[in-house]
Amino acid sequence: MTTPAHPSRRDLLGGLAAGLAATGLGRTSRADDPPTPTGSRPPAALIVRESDPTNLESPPEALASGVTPTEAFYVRNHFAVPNVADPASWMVEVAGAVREPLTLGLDDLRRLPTISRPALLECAGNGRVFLVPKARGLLWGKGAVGVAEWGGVPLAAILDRAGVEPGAAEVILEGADSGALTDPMQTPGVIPYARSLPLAKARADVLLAWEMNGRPLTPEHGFPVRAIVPGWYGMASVKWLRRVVVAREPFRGYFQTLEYSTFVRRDGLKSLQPLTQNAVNSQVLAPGRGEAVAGGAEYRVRGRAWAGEAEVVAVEFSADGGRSWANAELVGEAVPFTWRLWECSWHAPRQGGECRLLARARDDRGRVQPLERDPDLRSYAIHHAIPTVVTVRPAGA
Ligand SMILES: Nc1nc2c(c(=O)[nH]1)N[C@H]1C(S)=C(S)[C@@H](COP(=O)(O)O)O[C@H]1N2
Ligand SMILES: [Mo]
Repeated sequence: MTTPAHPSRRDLLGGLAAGLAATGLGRTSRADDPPTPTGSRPPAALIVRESDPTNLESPPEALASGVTPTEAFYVRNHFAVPNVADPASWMVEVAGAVREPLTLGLDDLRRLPTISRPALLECAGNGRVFLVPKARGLLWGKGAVGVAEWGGVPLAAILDRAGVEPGAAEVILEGADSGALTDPMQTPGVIPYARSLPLAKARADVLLAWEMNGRPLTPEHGFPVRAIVPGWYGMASVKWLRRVVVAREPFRGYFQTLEYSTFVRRDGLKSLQPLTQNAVNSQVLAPGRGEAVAGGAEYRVRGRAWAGEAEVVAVEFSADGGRSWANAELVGEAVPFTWRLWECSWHAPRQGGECRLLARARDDRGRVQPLERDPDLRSYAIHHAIPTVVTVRPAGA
């Protein structure tokens, strides 16, 4: 049923098909399972950041490959996972400023022209544990990010069928999950998870997906159908999608005002704006935090970088906390809306000691990762270069 969205998708997925066959969360591998990707061990269980609602982080070893296996993909929930006992009766309602309101079952969606494309999801709070002073909210490490292959139908096809009325500005996506929150502020009673997109973005890249890595979505990742908004922070990719509301006015829901918003300067004043696209970002993956490496040896430093709707064009690496920089090599080809792996040779100093490893990426829009944290970003979009401190053992010791 699937058509490649981009030719170099194959490079990204090369050798990883077996990993994609992996199924649901927390499953242990059996003897008859296909081998796991390119020589890597099966990823360890996800790291529990919160158990009610379920919030799970990918372990570091799950993140070095092009595509993240489903069972190792981070999970970010604000409310309990809806129990979908009867997917055959699941309906997605298309309402608001449309000529013909629609109610689409899963079979109706499957009859539309389907596509499959890889896309990265990164939680806006990814890396929050590194913020100083300590931030409120879930303290994610580096693993609230992943790349999966998503299969479904372009939202544009559904909007075309419903016929968007002139004057429409946004598309609001609503999930079937709901609840009341008191943190960071009281919600107006029980509310569903909902988020909006400008009409142009909704038409351009967004998928309503029912497949993740070649299998039906798992309950945690939005079964039976979710939105995927490539290039935007994860909060836009609404799971358990129930309603698509075309609106003439900007939506000011909880999850784009009180949460998932940042300060931007407008007319010389700071104004709160919903968080949208991913910032340019990179991480050092190997050596890992706290790892000991041999002094005098040449080390192949590895990492990954991404830039949302833009393309990473360069990554620089520093082993001295940012005093000097070397150009890293980008691995493979760029695939839109995914991360790019990179590598850099590093001669670990013979005398040993602590080294602060940093990476900073640049994208084709000229954005460069900053070295300092911008407080206007509140506790979101943590994309400044964060040092990985490693211990170098003196040569010959
Ligand atoms: N319905 C619904 N959709 C949601 C959320 C949610 O709590 N409810 N969380 C969002 C956030 S903040 C993120 S980062 C992504 C995470 O997707 P994943 O759990 O599949 O990794 O889902 C988004 N979609
Ligand atoms: Mo998120």
